[in-house]
Amino acid sequence: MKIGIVCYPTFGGSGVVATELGLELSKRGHEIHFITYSQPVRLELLSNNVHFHEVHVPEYSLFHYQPYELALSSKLVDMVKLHGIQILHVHYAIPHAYAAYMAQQMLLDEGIQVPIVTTLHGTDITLVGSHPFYKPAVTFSINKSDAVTSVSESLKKDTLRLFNIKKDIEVVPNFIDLEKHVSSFTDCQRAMMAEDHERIVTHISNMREVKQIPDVIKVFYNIQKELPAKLMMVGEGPEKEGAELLAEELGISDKVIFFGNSNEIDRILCFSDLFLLPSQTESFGLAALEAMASSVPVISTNTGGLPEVNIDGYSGYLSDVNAVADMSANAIKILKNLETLNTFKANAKAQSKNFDIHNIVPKYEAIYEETLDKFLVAN
Ligand code: GMT
Repeated sequence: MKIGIVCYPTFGGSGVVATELGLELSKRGHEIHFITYSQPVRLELLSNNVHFHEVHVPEYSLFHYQPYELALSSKLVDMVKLHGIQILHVHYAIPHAYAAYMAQQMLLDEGIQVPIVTTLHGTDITLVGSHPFYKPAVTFSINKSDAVTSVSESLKKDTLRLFNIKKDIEVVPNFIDLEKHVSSFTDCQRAMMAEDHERIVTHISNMREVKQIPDVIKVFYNIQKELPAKLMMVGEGPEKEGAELLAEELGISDKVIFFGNSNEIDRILCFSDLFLLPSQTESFGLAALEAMASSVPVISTNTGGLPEVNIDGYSGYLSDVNAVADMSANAIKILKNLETLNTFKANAKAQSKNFDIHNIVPKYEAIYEETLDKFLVAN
């Protein structure tokens, strides 16, 4: 199949999922065309069947806002015609589903039929999409998609609660390539980060408000009072500076390492003992799954799709949002005793296997085939 994938090319989970999906589909013989405004960060190698087409938005001083949707839909039209793309898979409804629908209509006008699969990722529904300023356009473009998927049961429920959706939503959970997360302790260079007797606690995110970054620092503050530990803070975002200041105020700056954005997530997770994800909401929590795949147990909140990923008392623990004392106690429970830590590490790995890329990607292939069949009959 020739598949066009539209996504955000940044470090956010939706872009990562879209990229990993495209790469796996290409290994399975499909021709993949990524169409976005810059090369996705996890897309390192282009090949015969992995292509990247950049969307340019020419600056024009009259425009207060440059019209990305317009440029994207025009690019989609051109790429579908040039490469014979058979199906468009758009990740994140805003504005991708909307732009894809426009492209579909322009193509239909020329007798070319291309169905659209829209995958909802979370904030396109829970935080941004349901805002009254966007809601009519988001509702319209979800309803006009030929197939709609969501990354968790929880996100499906939220979508049905917040929007008037007439389409079936199929849950296809996010996935992980377990082969990429085979931790080999000797490769990790753990010694560069901490002493042997110190536990390594890690947080990875784009450090926006929704991630509750101050809680990461506060939980770690409580951990390091009980046992020797270091905190690895990975990612960039508006809450990072506040976190640096809070660490300083609490007198733990020497124990907190800020990495910025990293393409070496596997290496960082390889030497981590515990992952903190105290988010206010999380449709799935791909970062938690990546941690678990590297045998790192997870202390998270119990909101959104997190309970579908992290199993309380098994792969880690779940707490209410902002329940810092509870999260700290759970973290210490896991970290204090090596035997307990090793049990949780093994459980985390075992739980991650439920999201094996080889079991999930065929679900998308089946959706493409079914959607193509239905769409071509209907048109
Ligand atoms: O969480 C973020 O800040 C990034 C965001 C995105 O849109 O890329 O992540 C969302 O999609 C991920 C992939 O499906 C999910 O794992 C995240 O849970 C979800 N984030 C939220 O719901 C806050």
